[in-house]
Amino acid sequence: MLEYSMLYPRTTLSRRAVSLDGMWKFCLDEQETGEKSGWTFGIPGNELIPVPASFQDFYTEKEIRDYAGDFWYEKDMFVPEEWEGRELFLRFGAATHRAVVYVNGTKITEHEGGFLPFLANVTRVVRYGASNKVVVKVNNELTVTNIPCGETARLANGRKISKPYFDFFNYSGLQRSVYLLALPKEYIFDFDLNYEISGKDANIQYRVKTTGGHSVMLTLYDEEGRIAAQAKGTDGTMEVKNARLWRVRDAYLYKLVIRIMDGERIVDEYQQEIGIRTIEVKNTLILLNGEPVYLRGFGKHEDSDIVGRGFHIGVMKRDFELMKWIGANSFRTAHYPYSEEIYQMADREGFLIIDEVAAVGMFESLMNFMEASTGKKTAFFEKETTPVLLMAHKRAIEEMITRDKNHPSVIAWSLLNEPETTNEAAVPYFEEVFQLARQLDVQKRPRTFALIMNSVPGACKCYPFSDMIALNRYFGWYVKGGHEIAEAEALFRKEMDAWKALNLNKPFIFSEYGADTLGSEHKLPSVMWSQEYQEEYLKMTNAVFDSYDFIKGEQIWNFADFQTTEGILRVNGNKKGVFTRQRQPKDAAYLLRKRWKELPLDYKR
Ligand code: BDP
Repeated sequence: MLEYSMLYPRTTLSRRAVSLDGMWKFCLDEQETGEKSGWTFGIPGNELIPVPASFQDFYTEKEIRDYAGDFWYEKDMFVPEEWEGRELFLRFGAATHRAVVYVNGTKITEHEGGFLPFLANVTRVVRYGASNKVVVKVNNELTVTNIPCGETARLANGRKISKPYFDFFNYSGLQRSVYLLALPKEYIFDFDLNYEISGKDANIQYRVKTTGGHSVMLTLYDEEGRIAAQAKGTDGTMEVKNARLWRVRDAYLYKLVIRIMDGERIVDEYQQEIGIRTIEVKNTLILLNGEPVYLRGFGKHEDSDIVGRGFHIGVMKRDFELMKWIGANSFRTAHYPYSEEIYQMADREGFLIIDEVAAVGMFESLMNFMEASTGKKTAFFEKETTPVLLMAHKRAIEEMITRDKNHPSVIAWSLLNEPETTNEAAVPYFEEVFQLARQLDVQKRPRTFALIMNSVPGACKCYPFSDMIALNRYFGWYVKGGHEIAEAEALFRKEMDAWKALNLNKPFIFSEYGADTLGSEHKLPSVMWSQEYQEEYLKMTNAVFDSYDFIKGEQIWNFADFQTTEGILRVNGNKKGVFTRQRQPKDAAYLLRKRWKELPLDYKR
């Protein structure tokens, strides 16, 4: 069990959550002398930077954008006198990729893994009724002992740069909100929910963890604010008569209020919107509330102009409006767990999420998508450092599942993206991560991972771990693109026939397929990179998807164009977006919209 509570910060009767978002002081630490120079008490200069945001795209200097190493943030925070006697925490939504936190010069915690929240108990280090200094040292270097995987290289001039084994820019910093939390001494730490539907009614099996021994009470309210169910005790069942189910693009949210009671006195109160639904995989079907669903949607990124990977509430809103417009019903949080607000929005809008941990780049290659298809073997899971990597990976899975398990939108866990699966050494590694996910999730959601092009029948040792097979396939782009598209289709069908022959009796989805397309290019007849080719490519892939009954979903790569490391394969970023980075449609968006609006929800039932 994690040493701190992952519950989303909220102000309730008993809790206070104060946002520390806004301008923070900022500086780089090229010489890595911050601690020695006393920066833990306050950093030099007067440079201000917004939080949440990636630091990279604000500046006009290349050295800053491409900086790898330590960098520091600082903010003053006032702690009210009346909070004495409470438990106080600093909560970071994410610090990419690792951070050390100091309050008034004292180190209070450190955390590794850049896409999940962490908390530090500051009860005993803060001054009450006074201003306190929060200083954070962040580091964005890539390694093979943490996720996402990559290297940090040193140039001849001494500067460090990032060499990701993955295809997105190494944006970093305090990319999500920071909060100061004041909780009662005895507080609600965590809870789990599981659902059972019987006829018109539903049972919610629950388990609540608190930090004390007082009794626990739960009340469930419907959307009109009427009491729908009540229960007492730290675990049990709530019965909901005439339950309104949470459905795809037709979400119904109940409000769950959990209280710790000392007689009549409320010791702690926590509230969260929840949705009643079941999710399972049965034969080749993905069943939501027992009904088959066919996924359509995207692999996404948290990525936009100016703020980079920083959470931006406006970009989030626009993305959901576009997904609704195009008729999508799902997305994968490629290639890391997203900001919590995005899951809350998906809960409200009825989108299905495949929640992915940041286990990407598990193939030694500076251009993984290129070298993977060459059949090259890199013995990735046989390194001396693999056990360290596995520990970090498992820790991230635990943090992700603990954070996201109570969202109705989350229907599956993606535990790796495009790892090397052709060596026997991958098997025990997979065994551990898949087993951990099963053990942590009381809902036993399907587990999956995204298979790279060379993970095919006969070569891939790991697909049996997946409850739902997720393929990343680029026939017609990396393989036989443009004038060779007919051959691409033949190879694509050949591979699908080989999967069919295995008779796995599991649903397959396409977690990636796509073609780079420049919003500016038109060409008749088509050439690769033109808008016309993106449409031609989609017509081919869609025809293949429609030919196999066991294919139960299509999530195109990518929702929008996004930033990557520069290089000869990328034109100022990856251009496989159906939308531009500014969130305007390319021509293919209209083609997809027509298809996705016409396909029934239970297509191929
Ligand atoms: C896959 C990766 C994804 C890349 C994509 C591509 O999973 O991160 O962006 O291919 O090449 O290899 O566009």
